[in-house]
Order: sequence, then C-alpha cells, then structure tokens
Amino acid sequence: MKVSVTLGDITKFEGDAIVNAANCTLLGGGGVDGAIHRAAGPKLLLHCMTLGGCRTGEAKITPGFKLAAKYIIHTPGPRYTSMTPDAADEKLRDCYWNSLTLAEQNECRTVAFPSISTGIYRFPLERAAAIVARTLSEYAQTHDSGIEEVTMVCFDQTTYEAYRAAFEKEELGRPGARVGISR
Ligand code: AR6
Repeated sequence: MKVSVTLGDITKFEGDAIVNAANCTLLGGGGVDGAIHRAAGPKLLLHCMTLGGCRTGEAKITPGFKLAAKYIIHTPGPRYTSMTPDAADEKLRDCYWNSLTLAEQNECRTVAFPSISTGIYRFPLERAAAIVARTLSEYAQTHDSGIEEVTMVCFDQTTYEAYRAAFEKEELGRPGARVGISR
C-alpha cells in the first residue's frame, strides 16, 4: 500500500473512492461534506436519506453519482470537545479503519481521505495527523488488501505540511515498511 499527501480539492479525485468527513445525520453540512454534496449532485442526498444516519467512527458507502470517483464513503469524525481526548483519538482511528475496511470490501484500489475532524470539529491537526499515520501503518501491516494507494487530500498548506511530517515521523516510507510514500 502506498500513501501520498497532496494539496487540492477531494471532489476532483479520480479514483475508486473518496471519504467524506460527514456528520451523524449523513444529510450534508458545511466544509468538505458540503463540497462533496454539491459536486455529486442532489441524488446523493436522496440516497443518504435512506441510510438512517451513521454513528461517529463508523462508515457507510454510496455511489459517487456525478463525481469521477465510483464511491463515496461517509464517516462522521469525532467532535473534539464533546468527549475526552482519548475517546476522540479512538473514534478518529475508527473512522480511517472502518473506511478502509469498507473500501476493501468494495474492491477499491485507490482511496482518498480529507483531514477528518480537523475543520469544524476542531480536532488538533498534529494530533490527528499522527493518528492517521499510525492507523495507515497498522492497517497495512494487518491486511493484504487490494488497496494500492491511499491519498490524503489536504485543502491548505498547513494541513499538507502536518500530514507530510507525521508520515515521515512514522517512517511510512522506510525500506521494508508495508507502507511506501509516493512523491
Ligand atoms: N477537499 C479537501 N478537503 C477539504 C475540502 C475539499 N473540497 N473542503 C474542506 N476541506 P470539515 P470536520 C478540508 O470542517 O472537521 C460538516 O458540516 C478542511 O479544510 O469539512 O470533520 C459536516 O457535516 C479541513 O482541513 O470537517 C460535519 O457537521 C478538512 O477538510 C462537520 O462539518 C475537514 O474539515 C465535520 O467537521
């Protein structure tokens, strides 16, 4: 499994699945969730209305509708201030883990994530990036999945730098690691 960090708009991702930093209603919102609903078109909301919401840290999949990506995986991240920091860490890990599991079950080879919870939900950026680096590494070590590449699509330079630094610190690209960093 390769990981990469890019700057850009996740709605433009051309691959099998993008992940949406949703809320528990799955009925849209601001931030990346709003952008994804606008780009995918109104059929996405109609489909989401049939899903019965989603718990924090869990994930549900829909078609990508008007997006280039085949699927959208919706996962509500933790609101950092509404639980203990340890509980928030665990929920954030669950978001990535459960989204990757769902991607794998749907035979996705390329998956893009936004920086879940670090916007409106106020999860501290460096702390989130370290959790993501650890989770991707653990996932790759315990799964021989068909997922070939995971892309973190960052919307601003500060977010981009934080994920680059965290991935290097976790030595995701070291020789022999199950996770390589694409440059
Ligand atoms: N592409 C990639 N990243 C983006 C994009 C985009 N088009 N737009 C924003 N981001 P946020 P959260 C970045 O607030 O913190 C919604 O209302 C953004 O700069 O979208 O998980 C939901 O419905 C930030 O780095 O998600 C929930 O109620 C990151 O995406 C709530 O917000 C996440 O920011 C979820 O809050």
